[in-house]
Amino acid sequence: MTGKNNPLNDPNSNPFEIAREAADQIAKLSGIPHHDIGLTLGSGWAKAAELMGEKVSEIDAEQVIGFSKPAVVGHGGKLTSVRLPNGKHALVIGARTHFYEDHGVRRVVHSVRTAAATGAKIMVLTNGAGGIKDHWKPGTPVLINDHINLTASSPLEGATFIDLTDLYSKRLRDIAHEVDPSLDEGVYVQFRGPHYETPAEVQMAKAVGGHIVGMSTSLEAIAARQAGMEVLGFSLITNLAAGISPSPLSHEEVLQAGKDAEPVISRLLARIAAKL
Ligand code: 8IG
Repeated sequence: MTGKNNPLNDPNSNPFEIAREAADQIAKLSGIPHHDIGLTLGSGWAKAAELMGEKVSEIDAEQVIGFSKPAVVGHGGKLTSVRLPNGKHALVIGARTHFYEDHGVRRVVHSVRTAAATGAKIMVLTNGAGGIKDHWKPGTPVLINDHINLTASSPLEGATFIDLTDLYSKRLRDIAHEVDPSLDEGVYVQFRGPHYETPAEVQMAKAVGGHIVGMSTSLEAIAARQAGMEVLGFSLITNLAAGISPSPLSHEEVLQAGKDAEPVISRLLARIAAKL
């Protein structure tokens, strides 16, 4: 599906009905009528799906209503159904629409709403991000324990008031810590992007209580909570945030750090998924 005629762009459409329709299409195309877990794979996390269990279906996201073609090389475009060792099914989303693409928030959170409509009660959100704590070396996975949304936007429409206390579920973070007690946690700050921050903006994020800077996840987490899901959030620190390290950021280095860390964090995520 191309951007222009995406039904989510029609302000008179109902994004929840479109998510319902997308879930029905996924059930038909994948042969899996129900999924238990939604999992969005960000930069660096792509290999996790293969380690989590048995791939039972893979479909091109663009075949499904509301989804679009990936905008960034390295961001796949597949919806994969994986059967976990415990018999549960995960819908692995390799097609993220970013807020900076300017297609509107409905398009950003469509995959989360679709996962919820397939039956998923847990949403695992992963991303590649910049680290503010200078002891986080590139390649370090960090659990998200809260966020600061600096996009000035929300997936909620109208007077919809949703509590975001414990948005990044303590229960799920405890499960992750059982698997790896050395996992650190931090507050994720979502900027609009697509430019990286200036060093001054990174200092601002730090001053307001942030530890991780990124361009996704917060809006998705809000939509997941609205849909009644529990959220587990993970950042792979692929670079130190601007000004934290003396060297400038490069997209190539970010991709390389993600590639290098991939086997380690994929194994970690697979072990956690088995306990969800
Ligand atoms: I990968 O340093 C990755 N994504 N905002 N800042 C922001 N997003 C990112 C960064 C970063 N690294």
